[in-house]
Amino acid sequence: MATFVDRYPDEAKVVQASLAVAFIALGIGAFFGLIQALHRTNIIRIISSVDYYTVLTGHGVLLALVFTIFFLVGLFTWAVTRSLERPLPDIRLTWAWFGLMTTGATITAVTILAGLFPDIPMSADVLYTFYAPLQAHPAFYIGLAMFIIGTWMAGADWFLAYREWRSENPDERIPLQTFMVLTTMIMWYISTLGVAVSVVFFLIPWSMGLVDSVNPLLTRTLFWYFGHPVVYFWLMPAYLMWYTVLPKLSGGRLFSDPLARVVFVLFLLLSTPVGIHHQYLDPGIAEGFKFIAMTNTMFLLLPSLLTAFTVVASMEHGARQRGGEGYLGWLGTLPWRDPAFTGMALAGLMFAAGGFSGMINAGMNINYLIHNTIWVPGHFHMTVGTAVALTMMAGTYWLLPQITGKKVYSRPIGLLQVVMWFVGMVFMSNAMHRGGLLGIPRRTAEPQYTNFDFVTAIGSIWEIRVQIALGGTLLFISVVLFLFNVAATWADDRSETPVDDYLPEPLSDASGSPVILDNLALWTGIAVVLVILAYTLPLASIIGDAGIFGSSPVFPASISLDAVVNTITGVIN
Ligand code: HAS
Ligand code: CU1
Repeated sequence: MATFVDRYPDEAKVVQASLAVAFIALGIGAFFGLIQALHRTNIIRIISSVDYYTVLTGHGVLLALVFTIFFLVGLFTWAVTRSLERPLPDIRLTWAWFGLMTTGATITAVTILAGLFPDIPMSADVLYTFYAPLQAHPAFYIGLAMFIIGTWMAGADWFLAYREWRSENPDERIPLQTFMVLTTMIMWYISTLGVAVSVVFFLIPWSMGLVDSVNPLLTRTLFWYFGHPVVYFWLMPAYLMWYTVLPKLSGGRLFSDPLARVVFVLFLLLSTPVGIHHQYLDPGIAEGFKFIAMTNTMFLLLPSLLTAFTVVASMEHGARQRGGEGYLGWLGTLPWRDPAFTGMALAGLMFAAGGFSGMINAGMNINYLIHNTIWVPGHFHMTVGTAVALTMMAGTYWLLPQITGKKVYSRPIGLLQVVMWFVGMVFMSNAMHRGGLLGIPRRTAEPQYTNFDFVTAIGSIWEIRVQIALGGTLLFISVVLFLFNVAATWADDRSETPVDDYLPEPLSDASGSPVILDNLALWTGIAVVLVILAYTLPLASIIGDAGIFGSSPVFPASISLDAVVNTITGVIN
């Protein structure tokens, strides 16, 4: 069978372009990460602490939004085309969404970077969570809106391809990779509505001076309505590779196609009605709504626990095909010299730890201990920063040959690079989690308070800082090696031998799974109902308390000293 690039040359170009933008963002974002890690730990300071927030915003937006999502659209374009075995309906539409996303991302990036140049009257140091009361230049939000509309068009492109395929194959099961793409996109449509409303109706008019004020709690809640599902939008491309590529790399087959479908349906249903778990500490949202979000979050652990089971079972099956034996002895027969395999396996391993720190975040009472501390960046560098980013880098060693017809320039550099990422992240995220338990705050250039020392039970603050700086440096070197390897592969000539792109059928295939799993309309309907149940009352009460534009007389709150004194004396007497 011919290589992907020969069968679908037009689609291969779009995938290549998407990955190229993703990797440019990765390079700049990683450099900002290095500056921050060294600055925060007070080891090397090359920027002022005021500029730290611009650099932090650039780091978050370029890595968590631009790198991940451009990689996603490239991967999904590849997955839909190859699994439906047909080109996309109209390549002009495909280039149109790519163009819109790239223009939007560029405008947003320029607005952020302008903050480093005092002569340019533009800035956007609002962090990647961009809710009020922090305010950015309107161009920041406009770029983001264009970027998101671009992703909607990409989804439409894949749905149109599916519709064409369906009209010719009325009775067939949706191919697994396309099923994963479509369920992920429905989840994305539902959840991006929140951020679209926030950006279009509140943040853009407010930043342009068309309205005087906004209700910060409302923009926060709309942000987190989108802000939790977005983490699964990052994760699903990694899962797509763990389910469909990793078993093959291990030498075996996916354990169960039906279980994989159940997992993606569960993510569609449960990803959105949980966003309030980022707001346990927000006054203004009643405890009961927080409790509902917590319960839903605990149910949402299920699809990832099922994934751990299915993916590890597939790896074990592969290892046993290669002659592996014993309870754990089979681990040794896995292809550890293959950077694509090792990167994904290490990413999965770290996700097991990141998932546990997520469970701790999700508990309402324990969250009070870690919220707004550096524990949270520890958590998300294991999840998006490793489960997702490392899988994407490792996946590139598999994907790039498919879309270019070229061999990876150096597998040893690839292997070194993925292992270095894992080791760097062990240092950094472990130290961040420990620092968070001591109360070291996140999102600040100056975590050390004057005349106050954090007390450690084991180790020291100095040692925690050195681990963070060392980890951050290893991560940066790993990205440099990755980008070098990718650029060298791209620049190489095509190899004579065709690229192996065969993905084997699962052990238990789609014929064994209930047909209802493919009923996308049903799952969309239930997902919408769950969102309505989880969000109508909290939103109504937030708007009731402070108005749509935050014009309630209750804010800003002021406390009279007399009232406090009277209350205290009342209690004492
Ligand atoms: Fe989270 C905060 C709860 C998953 C990302 N999370 C964040 C933030 C980010 C983020 C970016 O409830 C910070 C936002 C900000 O800036 O304020 N998170 C969870 C829970 C999960 C979870 C319950 N998070 C993720 C994923 C992310 C991500 C995935 C990105 C991709 N998170 C929270 C909460 C907060 C939060 C609170 C708010 C904290 C606060 O107070 O601010 C769960 O989905 C996790 C489930 C995962 C598992 C692990 C399963 C293990 C698997 C590995 C299999 C192994 C393999 C390899 C394949 C149960 C699947 C085997 C290898 C061999 C060698 C055998
Ligand atoms: Cu979340």
